[in-house]
Amino acid sequence: MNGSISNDMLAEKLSFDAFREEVLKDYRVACESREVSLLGRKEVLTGKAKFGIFGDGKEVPQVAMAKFFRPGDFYSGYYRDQTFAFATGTSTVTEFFAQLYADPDTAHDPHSGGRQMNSHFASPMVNKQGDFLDLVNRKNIAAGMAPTAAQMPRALGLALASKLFRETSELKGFEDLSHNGDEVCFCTIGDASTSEGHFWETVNAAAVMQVPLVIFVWDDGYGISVPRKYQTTKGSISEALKGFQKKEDTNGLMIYKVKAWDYAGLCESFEEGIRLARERHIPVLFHVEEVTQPQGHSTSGSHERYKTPERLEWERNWDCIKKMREWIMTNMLVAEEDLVDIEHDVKQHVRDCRQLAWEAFFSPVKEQVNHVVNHIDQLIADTPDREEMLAAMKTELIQNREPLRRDIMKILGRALQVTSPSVNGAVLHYYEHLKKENAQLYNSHLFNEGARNILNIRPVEAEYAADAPMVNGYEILNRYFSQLFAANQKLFAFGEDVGQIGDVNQGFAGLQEKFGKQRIFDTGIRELTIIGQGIGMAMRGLRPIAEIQYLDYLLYGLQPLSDDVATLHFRTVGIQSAPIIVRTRGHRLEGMWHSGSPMGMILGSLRGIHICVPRNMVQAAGMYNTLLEGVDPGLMIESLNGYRLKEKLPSNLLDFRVALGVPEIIKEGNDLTIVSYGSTLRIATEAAEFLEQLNISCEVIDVQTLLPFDIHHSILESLKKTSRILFVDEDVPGGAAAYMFNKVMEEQGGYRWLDVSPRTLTSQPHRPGYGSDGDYFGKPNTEDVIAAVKEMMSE
Ligand SMILES: Cc1ncc(C[n+]2csc(CCOP(=O)(O)OP(=O)(O)O)c2C)c(N)n1
Ligand SMILES: [Mg+2]
Repeated sequence: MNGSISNDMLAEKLSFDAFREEVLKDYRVACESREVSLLGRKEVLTGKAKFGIFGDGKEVPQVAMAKFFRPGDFYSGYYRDQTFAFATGTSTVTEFFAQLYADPDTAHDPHSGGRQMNSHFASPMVNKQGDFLDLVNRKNIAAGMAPTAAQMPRALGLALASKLFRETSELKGFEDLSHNGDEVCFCTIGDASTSEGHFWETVNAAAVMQVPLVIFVWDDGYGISVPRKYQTTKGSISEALKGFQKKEDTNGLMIYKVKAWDYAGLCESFEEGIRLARERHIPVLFHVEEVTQPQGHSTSGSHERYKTPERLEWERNWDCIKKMREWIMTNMLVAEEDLVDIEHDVKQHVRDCRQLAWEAFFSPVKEQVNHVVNHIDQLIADTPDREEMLAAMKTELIQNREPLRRDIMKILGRALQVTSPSVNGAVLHYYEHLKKENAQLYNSHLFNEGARNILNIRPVEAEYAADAPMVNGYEILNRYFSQLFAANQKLFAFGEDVGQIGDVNQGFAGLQEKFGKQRIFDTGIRELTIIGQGIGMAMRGLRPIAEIQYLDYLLYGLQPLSDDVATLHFRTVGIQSAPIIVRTRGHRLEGMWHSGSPMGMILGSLRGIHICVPRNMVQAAGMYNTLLEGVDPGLMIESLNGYRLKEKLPSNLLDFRVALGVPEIIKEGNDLTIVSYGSTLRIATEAAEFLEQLNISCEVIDVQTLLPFDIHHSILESLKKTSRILFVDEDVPGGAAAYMFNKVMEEQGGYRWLDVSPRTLTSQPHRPGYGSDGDYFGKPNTEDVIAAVKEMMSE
């Protein structure tokens, strides 16, 4: 009896000790993070770093939330969350400073190799080959972004993936990617950024689909200087969201209000809400109120300009760390000296980390400076008449207390300009070496650089049986997708009208019945989060085909494609990738919003995504195969008016692959080269056939993909033969036709082979009007091509 009492007491004491240790650990991380903010700001103000944005005022809610972030979970947040990163061990303080200094060495800043501003964290998700790592046993941080609310759309997909892993029998075997869909996606956002459409679209979709998305709103009352009353209905995001509240028999969202300074209350609410998300896949929103911002928004300004003295005073009194300290004291968890010790320790620790990060960042640069100084001394000895200029350069470099790589290249480049090749060979050699090194540091990893880079994927010819049937274009795709989904269990397709009716052009007709509602499904009309959901799924190792119903509506989903997908591999130096395939259809059909060809917009905004513009559905299938063999994202623009054209059905639908970046000559000729793609090719071919009767022989080339573009310079070979070239497309003047023109003339040196001036033929600089005449007079037509060719022939 006695024994059991003392055992209980011991257990209680042990758990009290463990509890106290846990609280003190949290307090330490909070203090450490505050110190990072204070020192970080100084580093910017003294010029060692360019810009800083910090998480001061948000420390306590973040140490609390970190307790419930488990291996396998995902985080998609914004720039205020350094404390969360430290508390979860997903960033060290030294790494934080390395990123602040823009250290390009990934051993120092593993999150972004200096490519991102501070507090834009990322954890490794793929290896160099593009294969997914074991994501179940690590804490996963989706790479940060600066655009407000940009983290929302992909957070939806990160959460949705858990649901799919739990509910799709075909995914049961992928144990490295999910444990029965238990993974929660933590998503943070500032109060002001909830004004963005991204927030509302994501919340609605999460509440409709019931996915384990947990949103934390850090409500500090301001978006830079603009207060909450201009941002949010009723001045409160939880009030504004009341209609979304989940009830027992409805879908919806669980909404909690918590105070940023209430450590115990935060832990309690987070424990309950996150459990609901994890176990029952109910989305949750924590409205974290009374958050402060001790140093203001960022290093770009001071908050005294827009906060009243009363507000500033309130923020000082309700600082979350101050309040946590009071709570620890009130509950007599430790003596005050112990807290003072912690506060003292962390100051020294953070200073040490900063020093370490600075030395690591600076020492390779210093080494380069020494090399350059030696080189310049040698140049002065060899070129006495240039002594004055060279000495001035050397002085400039030596006097620069914090030189950067660009300062070194500037001096080296100029030293080369003022000396002759007879003496500067060694300098040139060093300069070229640094140029290569800097290109690797600053310009690499737009795409995967391993064996599965798209350019390394071998093409396989389509094969046809002797009695191969001619079928409609959409039937080619339908048969293709049917085989594809049987063969690849990680594939998912979704979008507006994709599920039940199998897309508006029947590419997926009947396939939901065959493969189930998990694999092929309808979504709401929400292009932004259709893309976001695809991004998140792709980041979790699935292969989503996200459909945008018409190319004209890609604009609604462009922001995450441009800011997130296209930059992800680059901005993480290859540790993350979202190999989403966006399927859409465009070019000629009817009216202003069903006939678009905004290719210039796409080319300008989507570098980092392969852009495929197949002329027919067989080519499309071959390109899908190539994209799926690779590990990078792709955009497939099928031709709207091609679904009902007959094509011969290949017998190796799943195996043949169209090489990206390799144009195809679809009609040979000797007099003039016409370069085009997609549905305009039919016009070009029709014109070429007509011109044949006038004894003008046109070579028609299908570029097939705009990114990559003609990697072997085969268009140049055609131009060498014909000496005349016309670029035709349906984009506005100065769009993709101008892009192709530039590629062939400048990059391929095509201008050397011209007999007459090269031309582009495009749509009018406005959208086409409705009806067949609107199309004819708005877009380039066959007669336009004939006339342009005849003019060029008579020049
Ligand atoms: C799309 C976009 N618009 C504007 C900005 C500039 N900007 C950066 S942070 C910010 C305010 C964000 O306020 P809030 O969401 O409340 O977050 P807080 O910084 O207060 O934590 C603004 C306007 C941006 N980064 N992205
Ligand atoms: Mg705010």
